[in-house]
Amino acid sequence: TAALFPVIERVETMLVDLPTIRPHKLSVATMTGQTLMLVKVHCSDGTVGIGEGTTIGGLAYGGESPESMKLAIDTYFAPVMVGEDATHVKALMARIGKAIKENRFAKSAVETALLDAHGKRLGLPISELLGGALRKRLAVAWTLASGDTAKDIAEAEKMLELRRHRIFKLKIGARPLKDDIAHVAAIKKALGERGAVRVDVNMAWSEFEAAYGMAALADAGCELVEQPVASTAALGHLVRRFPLALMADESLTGPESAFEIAKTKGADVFAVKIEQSGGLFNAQRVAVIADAAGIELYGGTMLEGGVGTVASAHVFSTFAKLQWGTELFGPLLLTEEILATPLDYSDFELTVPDAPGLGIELDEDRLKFFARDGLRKTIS
Ligand code: MUC
Ligand code: MG
Repeated sequence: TAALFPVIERVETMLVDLPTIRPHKLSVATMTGQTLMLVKVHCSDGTVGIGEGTTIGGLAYGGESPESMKLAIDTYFAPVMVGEDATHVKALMARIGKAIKENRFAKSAVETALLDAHGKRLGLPISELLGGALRKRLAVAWTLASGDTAKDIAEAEKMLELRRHRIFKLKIGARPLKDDIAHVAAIKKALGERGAVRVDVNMAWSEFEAAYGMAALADAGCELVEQPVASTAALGHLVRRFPLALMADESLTGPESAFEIAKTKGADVFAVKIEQSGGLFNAQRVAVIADAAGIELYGGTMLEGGVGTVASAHVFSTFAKLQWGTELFGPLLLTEEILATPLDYSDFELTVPDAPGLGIELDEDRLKFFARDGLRKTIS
């Protein structure tokens, strides 16, 4: 007998390797490419939802790699999903959560695909499924991470001229502290009031280095420092001692960690990421905890391609507050467009799509070409 509701018939995954427009240098890795782990959820009513998982530098950033996400979904998620009701996304995610501990990035990819399919089914954008958008456009920061001060200044000038970005996040922490401070000061001096300067240390500093560094960064005109140290306790010691905002990123691994930091207001700002939070609903829960604690909000990225970026945009559009804007520039760091219609980045902002589901369509030919072991390999 036919089920009363559409069910999940098949879960498909693929890895897509895309080059970056230039080497992207972080304290944890230098990226020359990005791997997108794409998941498609095929449902019995003909709807297909897409999701995406990414990380930074293989296993350099965290416990999941694109390959591990694919393996986890193929081997462990898919059997839990196939045959289940595709229309009750939270219920299915709870079922998945019972069978699968951790794997937050893979869960985010799968939840994105389920919401994309359900939105298409209902004719509603994902932001509507999440309670509705409070804003249709999101400010987007650009990351300067070429590793060279002059190149970074030229890149920032180009972004200002294009009216694409006027908030700049500098990746520091790989070089001696004094060199990093000089780098930040030179860029802020060149940009003046035309561009905001923030830094991300990706946990590279000790608490002592961070105390020295934050004072110097504030003097240089830097307005925010992201995760200077690994320890959440150390973040709590550093917060509000210097005249610049302190933002938590790696310390945030979902609602429970958010609550621990919020208890002592151990950060000024949260960088909310759908993958780190363990999905779109959990990202909303992290934001609600921040808001209730008087912690400000920023929409973060795991350098996702078009799919993960749009999923994040839908979520961030529903936050009650978004004081620090977003960094949803991932697709712009890649040489290849994988969407049939590129996203609208204009006037320093990204437009949140309003078509059903994610509101995007993949360029399937290009995906086939760049898929791991795909056409490009055959030709070269
Ligand atoms: C991170 O740590 O925030 C965000 C922008 C970027 O360049 O890297 C990411 C990851
Ligand atoms: Mg960060």
